[in-house]
Amino acid sequence: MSDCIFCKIAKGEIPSNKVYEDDQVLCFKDLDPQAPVHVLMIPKKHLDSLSAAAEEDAALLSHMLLKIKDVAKELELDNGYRVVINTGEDGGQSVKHLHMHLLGKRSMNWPPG
Ligand code: DGP
Repeated sequence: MSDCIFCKIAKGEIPSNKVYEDDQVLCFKDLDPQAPVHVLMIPKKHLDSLSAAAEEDAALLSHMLLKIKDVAKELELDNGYRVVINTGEDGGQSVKHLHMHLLGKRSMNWPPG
């Protein structure tokens, strides 16, 4: 996806504050943080959203969850954290490349806005 901002970040064409990277995913600080810790984890493979994921992406999705848990530990979110996947219009998704938000270092509300 040549016009996808997160694909460009994944390729290093747009700079980001990297927190974690491996061959499948990149984790970086959110531009507009909603908590003292707010990072995004993206797959390097372009998927428009969680809705676009297929059975063949099962290992990738599992990898993302396990790595975001490791990042939470690395960032010392020992008191808890929230992982969010905004999906589609009603889900509040603004960037059309699957991403997980990791938010921490403050108490979260429920229900979310
Ligand atoms: P969402 O609303 O779930 O699609 O979240 C998209 C997030 O991406 C939002 O919190 C702001 C962040 N964001 C958008 N553009 C950039 C960017 O160029 N760099 C970084 N670091 N974050 C971005």
